[in-house]
Amino acid sequence: MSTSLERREALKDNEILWYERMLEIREFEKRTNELFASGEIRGTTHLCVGQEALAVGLATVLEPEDVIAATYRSHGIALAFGLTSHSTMAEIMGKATGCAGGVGGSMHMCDKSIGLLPTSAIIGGGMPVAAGAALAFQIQNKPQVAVAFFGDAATNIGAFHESLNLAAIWKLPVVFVIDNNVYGEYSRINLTTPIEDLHLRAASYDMPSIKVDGMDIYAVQEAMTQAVDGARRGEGPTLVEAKTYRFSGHSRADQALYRPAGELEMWQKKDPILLTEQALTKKGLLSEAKILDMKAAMVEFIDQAINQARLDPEPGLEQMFENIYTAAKASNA
Ligand SMILES: Cc1ncc(C[n+]2csc(CCOP(=O)(O)OP(=O)(O)O)c2C)c(N)n1
Ligand SMILES: [Mg+2]
Repeated sequence: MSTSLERREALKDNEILWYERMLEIREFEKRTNELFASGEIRGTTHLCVGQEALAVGLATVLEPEDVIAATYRSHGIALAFGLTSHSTMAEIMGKATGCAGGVGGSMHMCDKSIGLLPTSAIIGGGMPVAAGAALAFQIQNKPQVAVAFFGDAATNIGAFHESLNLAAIWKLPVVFVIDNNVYGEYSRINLTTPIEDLHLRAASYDMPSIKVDGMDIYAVQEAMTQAVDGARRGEGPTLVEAKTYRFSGHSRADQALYRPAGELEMWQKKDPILLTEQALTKKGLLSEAKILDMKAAMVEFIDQAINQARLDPEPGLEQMFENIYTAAKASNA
């Protein structure tokens, strides 16, 4: 079993680990932001702060060999599904030890061993890929499930409608997960989309749908279990809409000054890490002292991952010609 798969499998029925993985994502994103802001890493990045429960809740229900096609906002999905912080950070830093050998960067996480298909910057691009993977599972009579994970704005893209239509008519084992974080780039959903409850779009395809509080990891796990189990039993696709909120701007350059006053603060009261802390404390599994210890240990852990990645080598020039269909030979002719 790969390290990544072990990390994902360990999440099953271990609520403290859910909490720990959410802390890992939060600290990882905080440090990623700082590294871009200081100029140590160039380019841009898209953080998922506030959306940790959705990533981890989803990771707890999938089986080995299931696959997921996610987006450029997927450091959290990658870490939840099992990629190590070192491998993820090394990829973002463009190091040879990164999950894509350092040639992908922040928007292109992937790891075959956990079914993490390369994440994509093309809005809606993952949906036909997930539907295609599900079709392959169906043809091969395999019990696997494919998940397409995408944003609210992606439901206005043609690929969304084409994928849902085909998945519904062929009863493909695929789950479509909308991460409805209220914004698509710099536009609030009410300015771009006639409805805010996006799961209602499933009705056009005679597909079951579930609306879930994406800040509540227990609710996420329950909803995803229902959808994934249904797909695995051959009952076809489900559209799951998780209500979340993007705590940071769209990308690192965006301070999200367009948000209505008080909106962020309202959602921060439902911070998934806070909610999980409360739930676990009530169950007697966490105490204030343990929370402080775990948070301090995570700061140290991510720091080590970053320092390790800093020392790693960059990919060689020959990497440019790997993992591509054809490489034209240099010729003087
Ligand atoms: C096909 C395509 N059209 C437009 C863009 C530009 N674009 C990048 S992010 C984005 C908004 C996506 O918002 P959403 O789907 O809600 O995902 P979020 O960023 O909120 O996770 C757009 C339109 C793109 N990358 N791909
Ligand atoms: Mg969005």
